[in-house]
Amino acid sequence: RPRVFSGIQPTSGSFQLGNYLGALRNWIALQDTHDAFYCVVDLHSITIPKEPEELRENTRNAAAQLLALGIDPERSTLFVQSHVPEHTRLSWVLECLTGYGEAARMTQFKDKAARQEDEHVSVGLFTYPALMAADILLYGTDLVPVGEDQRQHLELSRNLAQRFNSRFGRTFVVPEAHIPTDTARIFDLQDPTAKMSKSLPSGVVEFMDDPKRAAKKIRSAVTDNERDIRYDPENKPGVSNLLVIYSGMTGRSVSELEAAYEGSGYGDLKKDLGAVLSDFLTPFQSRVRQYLDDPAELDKVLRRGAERARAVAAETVRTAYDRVGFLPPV
Ligand code: AQP
Repeated sequence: RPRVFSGIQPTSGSFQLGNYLGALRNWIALQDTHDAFYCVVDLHSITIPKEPEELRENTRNAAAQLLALGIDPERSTLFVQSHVPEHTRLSWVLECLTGYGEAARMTQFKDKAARQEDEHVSVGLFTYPALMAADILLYGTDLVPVGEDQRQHLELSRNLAQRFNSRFGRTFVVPEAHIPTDTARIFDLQDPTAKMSKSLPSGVVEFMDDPKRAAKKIRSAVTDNERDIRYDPENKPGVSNLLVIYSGMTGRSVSELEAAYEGSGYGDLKKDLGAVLSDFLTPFQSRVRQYLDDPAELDKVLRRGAERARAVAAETVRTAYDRVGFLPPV
């Protein structure tokens, strides 16, 4: 079976709708056809300062949410990045193969650095993409399900794999990005030209939001002064974003939704989409609570995941370190 790897940061206590429609939905689907490794990337998360207690809690929350969404630990390897030390061991080698200028061109670094106070722009934020490449290359990954915002990082991972292979001999599989065609980029509800992100708290639907509050956020989404419900991202970004979200959550195509809402107002569309979300979130949240209420079981899942991940990752690091010319440990 081809191999899949992807990761998600335990940035806050909750995933957001963009994470789900851009990436997590595919994580779940790919379990049927692929050997999947899914990782809560806590090392990535401290590139922006975090409170230790919050980080611990958010890491558990992230794992519980993945299980509640349908990641099946019997079929897939679910683990926490810091439990597998090979990630940082390989990332150092890849950092030494990454050009300074190449890293400086990463748009996510530029965006995130621009949002931070200067003293909080860490070297870790800068080298983040090399760690991400290590995450992926450790597992001989064929496919990486991510949202559009990760395309550039994925391209760097491919380049690093090829660079290592041509310099030291074929070692790494060159991974492909798996980006949805329809829901690759979900926009902020209050500013539909910006990516929906946890850093913009007003226009983001968080999965652990009270379902009523989530529906309310949809009702107050920014639209436009026209009346017609039509997919036109250039002229009607707000309405188009709502149609894409609606389609992603229900499997109904955008054109089917346009036809169904012909003659209706924005209020109807928003009310119905709010109901769709709240019907999704209510049972999801009760499953999350069940996982969180049984920390011993959650630990067991994560321990088993880390063991399985480590068995693969240790072998890759052994080979890579040998090819680079490090002496075997004596
Ligand atoms: N708006 C989005 N549309 C589509 N996909 C998205 N992803 C994130 N936002 C959108 C995808 O979600 C996966 C996990 O992303 P991450 O771990 O990088 O999460 P994050 O960056 O913490 O999420 P945020 O909310 O986007 O945080 P910030 O504020 O840091 O920017 C990835 O596959 C990503 O593509």
